[in-house]
Amino acid sequence: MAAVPSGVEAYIGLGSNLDNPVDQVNQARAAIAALPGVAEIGFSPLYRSLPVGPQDQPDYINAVMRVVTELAPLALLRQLQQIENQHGRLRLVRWGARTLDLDVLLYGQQAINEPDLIVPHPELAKRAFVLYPLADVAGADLVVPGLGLLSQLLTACPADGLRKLNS
Ligand code: A4P
Ligand code: MG
Repeated sequence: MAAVPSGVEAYIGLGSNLDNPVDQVNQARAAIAALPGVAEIGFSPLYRSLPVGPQDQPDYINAVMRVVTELAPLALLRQLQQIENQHGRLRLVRWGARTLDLDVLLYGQQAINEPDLIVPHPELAKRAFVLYPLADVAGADLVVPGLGLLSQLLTACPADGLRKLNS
């Protein structure tokens, strides 16, 4: 078995609601795991979730991936955006339907506030489709920088509209 590289633990949110979303998410997982300087150390179950934002779009498939990475935060984001583009992602409507959306949810315990990258992801605490799979891979005792214990965020965010897929 390959050794896990040294680096920072990061969490990536995966979402898709077009063109066979389960395949999109599984293929994205493989593409992320294959990035130089990135190693997968956990992957949540897949969830089906009702769309947040415009409602005239299909349900989403969401998951969270836990990685160890040697990439700096912005370099990781750029790699994820390349994978989004390879999946035919078009940016048409904010929060609108997409073949693939990859978000940097957490990067170690860092709080990042740059024009192109805000970590923790600004919507994280409001989104059941992020918090529940995050708890699956990180455990509810994870501390989210600036926001506190994941268990408390879960209590404040009901899992309405979220369903674990049968694996
Ligand atoms: N950006 C800043 N911080 C980050 C970060 N932590 N991770 C910037 C990723 N990107 C970050 O993103 C717009 C810009 O955000 C990027 O240029 C990047 O520099 P985008 O992916 O081009 O556009 P977007 O995804 O349409 O906008 P946004 O605000 O990122 O949307 P979200 O928050 O990703 O939400 N409903 C369900 N059920 N499941 C979903 O997965 N996803 C969305 C998209 C809406 N509704 C959903 C779901
Ligand atoms: Mg996004």
